[in-house]
Amino acid sequence: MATAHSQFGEESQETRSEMDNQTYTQPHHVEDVEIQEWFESLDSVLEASGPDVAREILERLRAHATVNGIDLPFTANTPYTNTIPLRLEPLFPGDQELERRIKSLIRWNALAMVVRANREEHNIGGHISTFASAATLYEIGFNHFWRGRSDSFEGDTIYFQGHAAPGMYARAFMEGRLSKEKLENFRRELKPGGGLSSYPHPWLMPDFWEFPTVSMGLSPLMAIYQARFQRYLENRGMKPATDAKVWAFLGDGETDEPESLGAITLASREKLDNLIFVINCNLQRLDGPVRGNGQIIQELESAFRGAKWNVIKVLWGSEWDPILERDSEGLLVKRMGELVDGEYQKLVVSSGAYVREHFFGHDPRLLKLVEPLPDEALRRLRLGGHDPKKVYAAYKAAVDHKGGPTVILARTIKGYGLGEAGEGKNVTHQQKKLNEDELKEFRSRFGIPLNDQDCIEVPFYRPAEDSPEVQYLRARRETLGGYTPARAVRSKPITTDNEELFKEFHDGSEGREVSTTMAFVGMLRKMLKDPEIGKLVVPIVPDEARTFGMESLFRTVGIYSSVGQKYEPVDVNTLLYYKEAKDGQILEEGITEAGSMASFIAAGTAYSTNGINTIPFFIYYSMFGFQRIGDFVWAAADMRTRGFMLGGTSGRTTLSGEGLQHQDGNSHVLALPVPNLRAYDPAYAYEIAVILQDGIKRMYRDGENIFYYITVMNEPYVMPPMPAGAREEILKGMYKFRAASNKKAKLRAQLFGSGAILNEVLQAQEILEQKFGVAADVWSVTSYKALYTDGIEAERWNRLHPTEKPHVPYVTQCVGDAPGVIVAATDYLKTLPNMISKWMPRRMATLGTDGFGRSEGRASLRDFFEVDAKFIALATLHELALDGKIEASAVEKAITELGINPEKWNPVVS
Ligand SMILES: Cc1ncc(C[n+]2csc(CCOP(=O)(O)OP(=O)(O)O)c2C)c(N)n1
Ligand SMILES: [Mg+2]
Repeated sequence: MATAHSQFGEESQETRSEMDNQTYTQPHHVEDVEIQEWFESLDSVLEASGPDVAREILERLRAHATVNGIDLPFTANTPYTNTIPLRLEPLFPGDQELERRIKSLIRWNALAMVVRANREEHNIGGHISTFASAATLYEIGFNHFWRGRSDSFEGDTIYFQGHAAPGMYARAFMEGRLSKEKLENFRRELKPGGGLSSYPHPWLMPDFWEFPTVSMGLSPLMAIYQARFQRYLENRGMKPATDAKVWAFLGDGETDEPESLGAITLASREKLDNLIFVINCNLQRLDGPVRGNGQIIQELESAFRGAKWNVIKVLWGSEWDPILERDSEGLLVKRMGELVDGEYQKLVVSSGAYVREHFFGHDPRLLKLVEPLPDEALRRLRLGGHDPKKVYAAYKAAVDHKGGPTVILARTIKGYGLGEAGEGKNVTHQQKKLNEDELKEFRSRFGIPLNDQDCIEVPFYRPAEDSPEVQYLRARRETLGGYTPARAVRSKPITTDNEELFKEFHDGSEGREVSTTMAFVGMLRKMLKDPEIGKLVVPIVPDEARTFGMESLFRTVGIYSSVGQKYEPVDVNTLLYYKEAKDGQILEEGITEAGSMASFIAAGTAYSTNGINTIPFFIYYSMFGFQRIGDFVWAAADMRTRGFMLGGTSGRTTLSGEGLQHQDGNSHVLALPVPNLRAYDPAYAYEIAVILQDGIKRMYRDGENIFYYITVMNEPYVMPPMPAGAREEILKGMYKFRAASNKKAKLRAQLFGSGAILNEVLQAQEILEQKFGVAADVWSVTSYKALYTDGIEAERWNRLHPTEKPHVPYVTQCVGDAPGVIVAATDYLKTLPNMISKWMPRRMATLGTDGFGRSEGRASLRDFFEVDAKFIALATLHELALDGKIEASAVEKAITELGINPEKWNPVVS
């Protein structure tokens, strides 16, 4: 039958069903003997010619099936069994019994930490079950794989699962790195002598934790970009290529977060064989099963395999091997693949008899396989993630794998070892207390040398320094190059003060109209050429380089690509062609603000991770910054990231045309909560130059743990030269830009402006003077955040030192004695200027851009949001009327004169 698509080799539905009907009229079940024949021939190929030949035969068989009309659906899944079969398992190199004892003690101390903390302070929280399920996954890493950082080797980079923190503390205690007192003060950081933070926080424990991981989904994405950044440093010749790895530990529930899987194709595209994910598949999250009605492991396998990762499933422990071996028909593996996770969870909490009946009892042939085993043995059939040999084999295969990233899907039991206290139960995530019987049971199960009486006190237990356990674990870490986690600043400070570099930008643009973005790009270009810092600069941009006029950098410093440029770019004949290069300096990330931020974090913490002072400049559409990836910014702050975030095309009324989604009047408010972030809204090129120069000095010379947010705009105007003596004041947050010319005028005002709105304020200054006889001083407020922080600091000091000479907030120092009314205009929410109003000598009127943006030109937008020169003039006159300096009727007259419609829309609510 002819079909419309037949010339393209496709069949229509009709053709297919017709063919199906003709050929396969009777339903036909595979006979056991038939399948047995197939298995046998594959086994003999495997034996005779090895796995590569067997793989090729299967692939060709699949192609043959397709050609013959067998519609095999695409599946990236393998059967529900271990990826590494017993015969390919390497020998376990450690002392298994000693390692088991060490692990048991760590289990005990981790549990003790949480139980004790909650006895001491009710509801202080903590997690037992997460580490309980992951202990083997960590211990194999600590004893056999993770290399510490030293002067001679950079070491492995490990993202520990946040809720497993008690386990890492317990190990550090065993290693002699944390005292009993510290453990005692888990979650009590303010106790004398200090305590331990609930989760990994480099801000709080800067010698210990490197990466904050507890906000789920951030660490997998950060780990991918971290691994890529290692390659970037190598390819740019900034560090030697090594076999150091980046490991990230995730919960299976955590993979629900879109960030967790959001960048996995980057990892395979970049062939990051320095990256290993370990997903602890205990099949549970906080409330209950991750996929009660499905199989999270198979779902993850297909996602990762589909993204071309090397996937290693570690599902079944060694006890299953002999049973699997007896299963010549493949019935057991088939049965394993049939159960949904909710059923598996039920099996975990059930008796051996239940397992026999409900799992094996499905088929008499399966029952026969386990006939020799008593019920107790069935209950104790271990899962892969709890079997050191299986975990070791997976890790070994992962570190040896070449050409791409590896994910290990390890099946475990949540709350392993807690028994009645919560093993495998839905409530287990929040279990923090164990009764006496449960404690004794745990103690006995793991052989902790404590009698009944001592046990119920839940003491921390560390064997003597010369015990085999402590000796062994110390020796292992020594062989592996030192302890982990451990954080240190590994880079040397830069030496230059960059005075010469930035000087030219103090002079203004000499009549030329430029935007602050252009001015910034000019500075970036110059920094890139600098002999000391040029190499360290890492420009990061999420597909907006042209928007910001940065395309000239494509050619000069190149776009980083791990494979260079395999094609002739379409614009090769132009001056600014799209040049990709292996040693390219720009990280052109594509459309991912989250990924770009992860690169920013990797580059901004390389001073610690890699001992290299890279200086990231992440420039992006400001509205897609804090608002979209705020939690990454928080993590960056926690990690003591250094660098510059540049919110481009910012300002609610400065970005014309784009409208509601793009016009940013929010980001400076969203920058407020981040304690170590310095936020600036500069108006002129010299302000940016001063801020950048000072920032580089503070972060990279003086080693301060701060980072910067600077908004830059695309409105072109003439950049004036820097007024004498303004430098320090720019950094502090405000300075007088232009004083009133008529200082003797009766009507006076102080006007504040920031960013592009400063120009409106300057126009208002003229209108007020020329039309209304008001003499106004104009201030450029470069940072409301800085003024606010300074103000609350002064206030606090005064409260605590009531008899001493009070500190005066910097804003009060600026305008405390200044005459006249005070008006502030900003392109951001009114709350920004309002934050400092209490330190003003008088009331302050505030104009800002609260509300949704509009697609319009700048003039209309500023009229709509009431932040243009005429509204600034009106606000000033109104303040003068409130002060009794002029009549209200004069204000009304001015409204008409200024052409303002008093009944216009209210931008805040329209
Ligand atoms: C972004 C974010 N949302 C919610 C939480 C709260 N939370 C903490 S642990 C947890 C469940 C974790 O489940 P899973 O990832 O499977 O880890 P497991 O403890 O089972 O290893 C949740 C929801 C969080 N830490 N971060
Ligand atoms: Mg889980």
